[in-house]
Amino acid sequence: PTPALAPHKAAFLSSCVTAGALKFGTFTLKSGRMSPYFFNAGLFHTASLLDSLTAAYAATLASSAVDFDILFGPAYKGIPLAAATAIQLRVLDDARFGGVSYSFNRKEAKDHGEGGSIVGAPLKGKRVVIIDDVITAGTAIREAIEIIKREGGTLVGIVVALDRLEKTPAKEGEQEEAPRESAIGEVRRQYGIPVLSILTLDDVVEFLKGMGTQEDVGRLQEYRAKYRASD
Ligand code: OMP
Repeated sequence: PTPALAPHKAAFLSSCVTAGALKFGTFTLKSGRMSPYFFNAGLFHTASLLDSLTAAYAATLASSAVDFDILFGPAYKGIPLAAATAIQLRVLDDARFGGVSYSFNRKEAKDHGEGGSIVGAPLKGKRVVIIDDVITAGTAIREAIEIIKREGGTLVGIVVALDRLEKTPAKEGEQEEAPRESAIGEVRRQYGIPVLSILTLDDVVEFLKGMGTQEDVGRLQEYRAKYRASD
């Protein structure tokens, strides 16, 4: 890890390597782009890796000024993240975060028993932060935002593990090379909320300079130059 990286970022990057969650090579993204790296949050499945992932989310939230009541984890991948990060926040600062709740949506609404589509803290009238893995085109995050609106919650922020700093794919009639915002930038502007991330592509490049092969660094820099968002 390079000294330029904040300690919680450097610690998290080391566990990414341990987990094999950050890979370098050639990967096809959901958007169809060919990327020289890929981040897979699902690989943080041992107790100690889950601990380091959620400690990094908690440190990122704690170092921001976002005040919130509920951590919302969109089903399915967000569910363990929300629960475990709530615990980490309390461990970090009980006075500030001891009262934080978590909740998540069901993929299919339940029509018996307690009913409804939210499990955990009801969102109505509460300040809600969404916790998620990666935002690329923003499809998944917009669904989560809709759920919060529908349930009467107030979205006050989003935290993700990695901000790829990538511009959105070209829409009909747009030039691929033209400058564009990222999906994260669009969400920030549209909802007027902070979107925090543990890491950005810039952090990954810095880390790789100290760790990886020169060839991987070059490929990442080339990719960044081609797809970097304007925001
Ligand atoms: P959007 O719903 O389009 O924002 O894409 C987010 C999804 O991209 C994630 O939930 C993953 O399925 C996938 N993804 C990663 O997990 N890691 C990456 O580094 C890149 C992607 C991706 O396909 O863009």
